Amino acid sequence: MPEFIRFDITDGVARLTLNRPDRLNALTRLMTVEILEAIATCHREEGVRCVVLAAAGRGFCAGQDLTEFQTLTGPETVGDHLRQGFNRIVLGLRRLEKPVIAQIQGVAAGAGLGLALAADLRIASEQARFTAAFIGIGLAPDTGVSWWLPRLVGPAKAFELLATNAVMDAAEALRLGLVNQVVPADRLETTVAELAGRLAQGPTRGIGLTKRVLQRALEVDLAAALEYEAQVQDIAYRTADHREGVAAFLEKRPPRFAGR
Ligand code: T3D
Repeated sequence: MPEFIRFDITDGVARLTLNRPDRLNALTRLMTVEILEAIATCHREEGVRCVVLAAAGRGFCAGQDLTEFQTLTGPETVGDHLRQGFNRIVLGLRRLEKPVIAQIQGVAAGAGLGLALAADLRIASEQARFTAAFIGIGLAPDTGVSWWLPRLVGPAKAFELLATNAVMDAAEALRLGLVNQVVPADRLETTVAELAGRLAQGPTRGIGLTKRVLQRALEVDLAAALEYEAQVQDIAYRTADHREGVAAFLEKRPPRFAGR
C-alpha cells in the first residue's frame, strides 16, 4: 500500500491523489517512487483510459520537500535526484498515450507546477494559485517548467514569472492559457469527474496518438510534423475505434468506443 498517494481505478479512470496534505503535498523521495509506480500501472493497464492527477487538502503540490532536500548527501547530485525522480514522472506522463487531467484545488509551486504542466488538461478551482517558486530558494527551473512556460505564456512572461517569483491566481492563469478551465471550489471534483468519464469513453488510441503528434509538433518543423501526422494516421486508421466511429456515423447512432 502506498503511504503518500492514493490510487484507484474506476470505470476506466485512474485517480492518483497526492496525499501529504499537512505539507501541501510536498514531494519526498518515497512519494516520487509511489507516483512512478502508479504511472507505470497506468501505462500497463489497458483498462485505464484516462488519468486524473489530484491532491488532498488545501494545496495541490508545494514542489520538492525542502526538509528532505537538506538531507541529500553522498555521491548523488541534485541533477541525479531530478533525473531519477521528477524527470521520470514528467516523461512518464507525457509518454502515456492516455489523457491526463490535473485537478488543481490549491497552490501548485516549483516541481508541483511542473507536475501540473505535465498533464494534458488543467482544471483549476477559483482557489488555485501558481508559482514557479524556484527563484525563491535561489534555484533555476526544473521538472519541465522551463520547457512549458515559454510555450504556454511566451518567453517574456515566462521569465517574469520565473525571475520575480510571482504568484498567479486562477483567473490570471486562465487568462494566460496556463489552465483550461476555472470552476468554483465546490464544482471542481464533479467537473473533472465528468470530463474524465467522457474521455474514458472515447477512442483511447486516437486520443493517445493525438497527444503524440501534438508533442512532436512542438519540437519539429512543419515538414517533419506533416510527415509524422501521416505516419501516425496510418496507425489510427487501423484501430477498431476508427472503424466503429465511421460505422456509427453511417448508421446514424452514437459510437461505442472500446479504446482499441
Ligand atoms: O533535486 C531536486 O529535487 C531539486 C528540485 C527542486 C524542485 C522544487 O520544487 S524547488 C521549489 C520548492 N518549493 C518551494 O520552494 C515552495 C515552498 N513553499 C512555499 O513557498 C509556500 O508554502 C507556498 C507558496 C507553496 C504556500 O504558502 P502558504 O502560505 O499557503 O502555506 P505555508 O504556511 O507556507 O505552508 C503550509 C505548511 O506546509 C507549512 O508547514 P507548517 O508551518 O504548517 O508546519 C510549510 O512549511 C509546509 N511546506 C510548504 N511547502 C513545503 C513545505 N514543507 C516542505 N517542503 C515544501 N516545499
